[in-house]
Amino acid sequence: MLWYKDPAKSWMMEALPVGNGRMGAMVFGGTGQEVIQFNVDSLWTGDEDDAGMYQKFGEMVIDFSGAKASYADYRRELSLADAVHRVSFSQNGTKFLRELFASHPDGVIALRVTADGPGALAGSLTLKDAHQAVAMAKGDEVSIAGSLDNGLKYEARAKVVVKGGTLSSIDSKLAFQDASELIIYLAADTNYLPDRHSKWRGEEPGRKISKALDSAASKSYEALRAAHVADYWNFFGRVTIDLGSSASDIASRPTNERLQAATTGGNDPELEALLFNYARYLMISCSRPGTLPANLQGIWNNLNTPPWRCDYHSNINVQMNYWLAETGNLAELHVPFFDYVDSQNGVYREKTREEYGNDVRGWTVRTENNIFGAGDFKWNPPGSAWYSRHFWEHYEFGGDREFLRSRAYPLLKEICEFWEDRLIQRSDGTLVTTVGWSPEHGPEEEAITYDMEIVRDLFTNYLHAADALGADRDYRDKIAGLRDRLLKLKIGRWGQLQEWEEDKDDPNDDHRHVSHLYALYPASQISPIGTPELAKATRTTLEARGDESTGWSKAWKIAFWARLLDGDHAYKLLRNLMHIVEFDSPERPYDGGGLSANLFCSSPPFQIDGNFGVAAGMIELLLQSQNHAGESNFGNDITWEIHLLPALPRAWKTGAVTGLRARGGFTVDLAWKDGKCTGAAIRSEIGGSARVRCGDRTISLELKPGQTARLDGSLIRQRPGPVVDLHVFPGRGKGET
Ligand code: FUC
Repeated sequence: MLWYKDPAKSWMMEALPVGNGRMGAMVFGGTGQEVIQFNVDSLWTGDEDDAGMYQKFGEMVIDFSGAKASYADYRRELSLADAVHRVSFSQNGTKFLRELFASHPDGVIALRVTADGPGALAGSLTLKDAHQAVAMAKGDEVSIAGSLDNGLKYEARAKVVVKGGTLSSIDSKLAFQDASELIIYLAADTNYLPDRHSKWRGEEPGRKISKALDSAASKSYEALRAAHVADYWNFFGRVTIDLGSSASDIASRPTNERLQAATTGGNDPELEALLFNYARYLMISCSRPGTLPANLQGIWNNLNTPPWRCDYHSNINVQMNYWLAETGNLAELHVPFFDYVDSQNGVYREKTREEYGNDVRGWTVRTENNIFGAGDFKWNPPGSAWYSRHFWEHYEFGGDREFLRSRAYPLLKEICEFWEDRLIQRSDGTLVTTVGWSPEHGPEEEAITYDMEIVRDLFTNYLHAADALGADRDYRDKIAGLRDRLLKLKIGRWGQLQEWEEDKDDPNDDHRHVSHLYALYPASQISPIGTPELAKATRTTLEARGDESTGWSKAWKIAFWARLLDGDHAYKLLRNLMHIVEFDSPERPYDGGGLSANLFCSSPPFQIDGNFGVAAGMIELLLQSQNHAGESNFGNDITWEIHLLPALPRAWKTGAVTGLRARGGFTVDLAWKDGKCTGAAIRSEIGGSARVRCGDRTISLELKPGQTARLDGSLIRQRPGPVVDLHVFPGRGKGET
């Protein structure tokens, strides 16, 4: 739970987010006036040629009489257990309670306001539009409606149900009097459709809103909330984490005070666990099947000219948003990203041909991207290949062969074709990438390491996909041949991994992007186990770059250090990030990344990639699954190595985690004590084999679908020899061994 003793004043630093995937809101919790600033994921200016911007939608403002009266016992909280925001306080002896949640099943934001004195609620409610439409109140509803310059229509409506009092509509407001309870439903939408053939327009927003309001109002408030909690818990309940207990005098403080204490060096493992769980909460709140994917701020934005358009940045940010999805057991929430990519690529193909020539197959993206296929800023040639890694990972973790066959494989193949047409052959036969840019850093030239690594990764993922499906043998062999000729990674004069083909890295460079370590994470071309010399070079690079940077950069570095199996350095970065950021303007956008009181990760300013990236990095400390064994064979899947507690920080002495996912379709529970694994349960969702590593011991595992293997940590650690038997206990459920 996040909780505070005062209402929020700052949107970015203090207000608390709720969301149902499509709609998001930031809640302030003022006593005399409640402001609920809301968004809809598709409210974008721009079109196929103009990158436009993600827009603020509006605000629902409720004025309560007695606004200026003093209050006591104030508490504002966001419970991650049920995704409900609550505000409570007392005024003149009357207790007030507000409960707010964003329901995915019913498509509304619902707010219940209660007072324990009869007739204590009086005031008015209105909607404020961020694009100058005037609110109109009629009956029990108030609405705003309009269209943006690009013709996109939008509408929002709030419906109010009053108990024990009266409601009347006056111009732009609904006035309530003598009430003991208010229930307010807010619905908002646009007529955006993620389909180019329909010119990006679909059903009128008003019709969608009516459906949502009718559905919500036809249920009791309790039933509406119960449906919301059940839906939310289906995702949130899959994972639990225990990183140790905090001292009770710390754990009992409000969240901002805890963060303040952590900033000055206090230990608070429960706050670390809260930050982890908050990322899962945010993902569930801003990315649901059928919605647009999480943008730079998820879904939450209170400006019409937000930083970096609040867009889909293809050179790290949108990808980082989804690093948590597979390992954190939220795979369905990855789907909006796949749907987005598939909906945009018709435009991308045309723009790519305009940029790179008519004979180039496939497509790629620019750095800044909107929801109509348009981009801005520089082209990011390997952007599409990086996107395709996400499709492949969805298969790696979940084993959905139909997804692989119909969606991941065709994409991987098409992007391979793009690079087949774009690679340059040197006189000795070596293949290099055409002019590119190591984001956002250094010269533009051939054979940039970032480009080379991503193309290698693409070819490898394609090969594994073709092997898993037993498809396209000739093309598979062709890509294998191209991959063999790609320029190899280079270690430079001061032992660093070279960012460019020429050995010109500056050991004093502390740039936030460390894109040439893509091979270490999210890819697995470099690892201390598989490629120790390259791993050493990445360590040298990371040490030179230092820890200080933006929020998202620190998050990435946590994952890098986890992959280097150095949990203590990763933890140092986590603690570095867990400091309170004191200002809310983008004055120093490239330094000092931290958290605001509402635990939003701030570069500064707020960027949600850091929240998701931190959680993904924390998982890499506890569980990794990679392929160190080499290649797959045609007709076969890869055998993954599941690494238990690969980089446990010493600070997380004793703890447990349940429900994490490993490649190959496994779900893993783990416990440890005094830094040592005390046991693990590995469940195969789809049946298959894996190697399991704990320390320097490995064992092989072969499970049927639904079977769980329980490993006793002491057995893994005490038996001699590189391979030990799996100790199998009877399972808990049917079919479990
Ligand atoms: C890239 C980064 C910036 C920022 C922006 C959204 O341009 O270099 O730090 O995160 O994306």
